[in-house]
Amino acid sequence: MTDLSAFPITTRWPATHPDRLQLYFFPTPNGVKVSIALEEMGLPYEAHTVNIGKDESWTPEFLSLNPNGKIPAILDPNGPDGKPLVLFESGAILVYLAEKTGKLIPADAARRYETIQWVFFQMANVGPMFGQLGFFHKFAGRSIEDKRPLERYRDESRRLIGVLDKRLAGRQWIMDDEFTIADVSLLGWMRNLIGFYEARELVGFDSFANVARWLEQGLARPAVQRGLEIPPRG
Ligand SMILES: N[C@@H](CCC(=O)N[C@@H](CS)C(=O)NCC(=O)O)C(=O)O
Repeated sequence: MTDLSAFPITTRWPATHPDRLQLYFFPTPNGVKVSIALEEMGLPYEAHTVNIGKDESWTPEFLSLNPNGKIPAILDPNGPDGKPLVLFESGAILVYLAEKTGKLIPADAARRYETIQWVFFQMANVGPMFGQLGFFHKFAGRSIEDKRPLERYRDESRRLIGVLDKRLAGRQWIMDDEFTIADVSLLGWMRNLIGFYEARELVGFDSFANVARWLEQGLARPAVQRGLEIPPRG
């Protein structure tokens, strides 16, 4: 039986199945990347809800896993060389899981780097810009009179959707007919932008036909649906 007691996180979020990959997350666009990937890969895992609305990611137990205090994070009891591996940053987790399973990543070396490039595109651009747009459009920043921050993030978000739209012209997925971690990294963010953030009109989403078609097809995948419903909600 695998013993994870050396990891303080397991005192607050105990592992029922310590032999399985432990996922600590909340169903945000960054969190669902990992649950979607795990569902697509068919890797056994145990999901623990870290309620960021209650600041649980800032508890000493969670900080022992991710000093940056952000979900998602994983503890894989079967990491490299059979040793446990702790990892945070959703992009790093996606690359790790893809390499571990050989799934959601092309076998060809050049195409692997191209896939990782698009994951970085999401991590360095789409996530931070959409997140700020959400803040200034829907949350606390909404009441700020000076609209320049909102306009700045709106324009940049729109530009980024345009970049993705061009990439998807004539392609089913970002890497042609292969559904990869690049798609996984972006689906939840695009869904969130027009859903929870209510920014569909603000960014002119309907003028990006390739992205709209890609999003619809991505969300229709059964494993994506399952990943979005973790943890099960009544
Ligand atoms: N670059 C990080 C971003 C993670 C992140 O921003 N997580 C947010 C939720 S989407 C969070 O944990 N926020 C909690 C807080 O800041 O209190 C990643 O992709 O893993």
